[in-house]
Amino acid sequence: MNDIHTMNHAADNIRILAAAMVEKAKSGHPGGAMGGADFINVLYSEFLLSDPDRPTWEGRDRFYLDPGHMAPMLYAELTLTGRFSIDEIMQLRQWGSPTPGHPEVCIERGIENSSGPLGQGHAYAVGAAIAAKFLSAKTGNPTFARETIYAYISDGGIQEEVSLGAARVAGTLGLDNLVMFYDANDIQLSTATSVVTSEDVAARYKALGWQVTEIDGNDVAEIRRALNWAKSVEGAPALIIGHCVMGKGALQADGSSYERSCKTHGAPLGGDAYRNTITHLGGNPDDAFQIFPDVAALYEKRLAELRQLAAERHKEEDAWAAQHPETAKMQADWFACRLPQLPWDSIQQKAGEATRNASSQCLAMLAQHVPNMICASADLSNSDKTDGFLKQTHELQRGDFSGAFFQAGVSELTMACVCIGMELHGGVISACGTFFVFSDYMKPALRMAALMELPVKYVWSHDAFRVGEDGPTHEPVEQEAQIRLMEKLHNHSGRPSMLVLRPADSMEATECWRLAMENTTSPTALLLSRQGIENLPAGTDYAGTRRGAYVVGGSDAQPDVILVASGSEVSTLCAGAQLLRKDGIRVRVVSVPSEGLFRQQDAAYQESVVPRGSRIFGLTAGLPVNLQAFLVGAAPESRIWGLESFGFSAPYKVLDQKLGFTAENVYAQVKEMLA
Ligand SMILES: Cc1ncc(C[n+]2csc(CCOP(=O)(O)OP(=O)(O)O)c2C)c(N)n1
Ligand SMILES: [Mg+2]
Repeated sequence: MNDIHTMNHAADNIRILAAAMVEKAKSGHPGGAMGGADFINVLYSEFLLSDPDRPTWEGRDRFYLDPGHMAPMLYAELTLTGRFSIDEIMQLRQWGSPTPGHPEVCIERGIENSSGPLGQGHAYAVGAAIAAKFLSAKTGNPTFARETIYAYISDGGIQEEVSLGAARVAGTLGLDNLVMFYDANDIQLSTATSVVTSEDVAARYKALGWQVTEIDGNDVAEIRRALNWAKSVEGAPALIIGHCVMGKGALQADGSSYERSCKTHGAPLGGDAYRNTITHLGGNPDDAFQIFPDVAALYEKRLAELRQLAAERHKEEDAWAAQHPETAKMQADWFACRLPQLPWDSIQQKAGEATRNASSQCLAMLAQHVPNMICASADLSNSDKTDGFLKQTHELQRGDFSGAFFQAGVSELTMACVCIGMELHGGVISACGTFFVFSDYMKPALRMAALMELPVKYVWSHDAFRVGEDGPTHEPVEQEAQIRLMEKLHNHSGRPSMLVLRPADSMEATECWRLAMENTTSPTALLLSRQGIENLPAGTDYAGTRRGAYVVGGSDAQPDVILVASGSEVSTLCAGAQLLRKDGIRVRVVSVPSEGLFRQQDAAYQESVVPRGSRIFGLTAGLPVNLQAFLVGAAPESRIWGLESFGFSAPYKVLDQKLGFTAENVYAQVKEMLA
């Protein structure tokens, strides 16, 4: 066991480095980092198991930071473990540095998740804990049962509503591989926590099925004891409430205590306060970026221990792999995002189906052929039709993770965060379903999945006002425009941050699911109809789907007008085209499952589908802006018919009539346009 003096010295070293980084950057958050230093030091020097020579080792323990503003704490710790250099942490918050203001996922450097939006980070840990249990059940590889998933949460994360959902899921599923540390320092950004909450947090977590202990979060011996206890808990997740001191060890310019002050939350200590603090902690204010020799030795020793511990685990893994070569190969494929050959052509799509049902057929095939896929639904599986997947498997349950369906309950944001966590863990493909209108509840997580380039699949049914009788609360209008903005936003790899697909019929739905599965570098959204849709005309080559937009079968050469839409509006256009043809008008119909994808095609292809100067008529059940880009370079009389108000409660066929989504209106609009 490491001696307490060295351990406290190491924690002070972390405090010094954190304060120094923020001071040098002239911005950042020293207070929380200084308070959490003792916990993170004990965790990394005595508990968290990784392989120093193989950072991406599948069986490593994982640490998910929720309060990303405590980045300096994590960077300081990872400097002690050798994943960052002093030079790099001196570049905190600077252009091009690996030490951005809030941590960004980089497994190689030991950063398991991007964090910043409070609450989400610890919810990812719940997903990762599920992934570990699932992989253990699916592979039998003993390594996954030995993993511990650690989460670090602060007052802000506890206050965020997602913490309720995450805790409910973890408690219900009995995730005893999950250990969470709550840095309860009674201080937040602008107030003491007592101003905004009087909650008994321990009681909440106990009520949700967790085991809870409370400790002095700055006491090495208590932290150590609590971590040992937490790891021994069976059948439930463990919460350690650590009462920490904000700005632990900080002094003001006049030498008085600077602890427990909101002012240290988000600003450099500054001037003499900084100098006094560093001196008080045993550092040199003129040369603060140092690792103390005894601390370096502590982490040298840990490095050697880790090498040995990891080697033992690898030996166990190798023995398992030798006995189960097929499963071991499969596991390697899963972590490398390699899919097996999938029998897409075997999927029998019925004509005239709703695309949510078509999606269900695809999910049924995937459930049978993609053993590392977990599908979730926020209590709508029989409506969003993710039950196609569920029917081929069973639900994940406390003590039994051999199924592959995650019943998330009515908590869309929690579900979306848990899916992120599964993807971050690695080895698992995640999909989740709900009504499209409730994607609004998921947006904060979509953004993070997009930023982290995680290929979560979103299955959003009831894609337009044709939800009908349920009325305007349930009818998405602006959602498609919102989500398609993510196709315009590029990720740091230079690609669209999300792929958004809205299939025009059941056959196109299969192609969209195929694209979703092939996409391993960004999230994919599938926007699916509630109502049945007439199939596209005979002769349609659905291979065009992968180009984002394509000319559907039966279109006329040298068209007088090009009709453009996505989803079920394409079939309305096809019906309108029939009426127009009776008047001798030559019509081309273009299906645009993804404009984002279409814009990635070469100019010649784009020109071949919608030649410049064409007369365009677009039809969208969302805001007209969905198709506005097709008016650029088009003939001036071109127009778009969309929906510019909330929907209404009525049978959907009545709504189609009232809102102008009929073949007759397409005919009337185009005639007027061509006149
Ligand atoms: C979703 C979200 N809302 C608001 C913020 C801005 N913010 C950053 S830290 C913070 C307060 C955090 O208090 P606490 O978690 O107790 O951290 P401490 O002050 O103890 O470091 C706030 C409001 C955020 N990062 N995420
Ligand atoms: Mg706090």
